[in-house]
Amino acid sequence: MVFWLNIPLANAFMPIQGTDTAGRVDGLYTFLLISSLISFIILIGGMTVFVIKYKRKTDTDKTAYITHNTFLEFLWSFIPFVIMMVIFFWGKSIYEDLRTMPEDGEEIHVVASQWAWQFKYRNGIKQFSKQGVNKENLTGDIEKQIMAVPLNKPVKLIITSTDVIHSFFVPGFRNKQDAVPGRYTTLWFQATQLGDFQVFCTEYCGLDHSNMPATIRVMTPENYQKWLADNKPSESEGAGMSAMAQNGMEIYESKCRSCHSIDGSRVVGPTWKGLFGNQREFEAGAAVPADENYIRESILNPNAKIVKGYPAAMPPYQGQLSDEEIDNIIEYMKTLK
Ligand code: HEC
Ligand SMILES: [Cu+2]
Repeated sequence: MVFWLNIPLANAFMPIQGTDTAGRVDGLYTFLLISSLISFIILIGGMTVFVIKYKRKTDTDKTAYITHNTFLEFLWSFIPFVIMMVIFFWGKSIYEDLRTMPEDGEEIHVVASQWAWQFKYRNGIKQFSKQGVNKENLTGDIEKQIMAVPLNKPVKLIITSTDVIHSFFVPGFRNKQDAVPGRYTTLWFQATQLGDFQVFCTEYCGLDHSNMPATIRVMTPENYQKWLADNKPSESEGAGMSAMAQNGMEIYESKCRSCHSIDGSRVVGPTWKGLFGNQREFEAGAAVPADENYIRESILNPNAKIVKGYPAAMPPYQGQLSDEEIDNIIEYMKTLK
C-alpha cells in the first residue's frame, strides 16, 4: 500500500526533500496538517456560531432540553476513528520503509563521540567531522570531514558511539537513528538529489551537543567511485579485501585462529565460514541471526549465548579488543561467504 500525497504546502515548511522517503513523510505531514485544520474550523467555528446564536437574551430565555442524538454521536466517533486508522496505516507503511535495510546497500560505519562524527569506509577511508571538537577547524579541510555517498544508490549506515547516546539526524532525508555505546544501530537512505545535506546530533549529549554537525555530500556514482579511489589510504592495499577486513584478518590470525577455522571445518569453536547473517541456534534453545550486535556480544561476552553443540570454552574479550577492532573483525567475517 503506497500512499502518495505531495502538495507544495509541505514544502513551504519542510527542508529540501533529499530522498523519496522524505516526500512520503511530507505527504503524511500535509495530511495531518490539513485534517487538523478542517477539524479546527468545524469545532471552533461551530462553537463560535452556537455561542452567538444561542446566547441568553432575556432572563426568562430557555433553550430546548436535548438529551442526545445517537446518529450524531456515532458520526463524531466513527469519522475520527477512520481518520486515525488512515494515519496509522500510512505511518506504519513509511516506518516499515525506513526500517527495512537494503540488502545490497553501500555500507558506511558511523562512530559518534563527544562531540564529533567519524565515518569509516570499507577501503580504509576515515572522515572526521571535527567542527565540534575544534572550532578553528570549521573552515578547515572540509574534504576530510564530509560523508560522501552515491546518488540513487541505497546507503546503509552502521552506527555506534564511544561514550554517551547521540542521535544521527538528517533533516533533508527525514531520517534519524540513535547512536548507542556498546551496540550497533542501522539507518538507510537513498539520496535522489545531488548536493550537501546537514547532519545534526539530536540527543542531548553534553556541553558541545549543538556543535556536532556533519555534512553528507551526495555525488554521482562515477564521482563517488573516484572519491573512494582518490581518498583511499595508500597502505590499504590487500588481496582484494577492504582495509577494515584486512585488519580484521590480522586479528583473526593472531587471536582467534587457534579455535576458529575459516574453511568450514570444526576446531574448538564454530567455523567463521558463512557465519555472518546465518541463523544461530543455542544450547539454551532460542535462535537469532548472526548480525553485528550478535557477533559483538559473542566476542565480548561469549557465555551469553552458547552455540548449540559447542563447549563454553571461549574466553571473554571484554577490555582486550577496541570497538574499532571489533568492527574490523566483523568486516572480515562478512568476506567469509
Ligand atoms: C579458546 C578457544 C577460542 C578462542 C581463542 C576464540 N574463540 Fe570464539 N568461540 C569458541 C567457542 C568454543 C565458541 C562456541 C561456544 C560459544 O558460543 O561461546 C565460540 C564462538 C564464537 C562466536 C559465535 C560463533 C557462532 O557460530 O555463532 C564468535 C563470533 C566468536 N567465537 C568470535 C571469536 C573471536 C573474534 C575470537 C578472537 C578474538 C575468538 N572467538 C577466539 C572458542 C574460542
Ligand atoms: Cu551528540
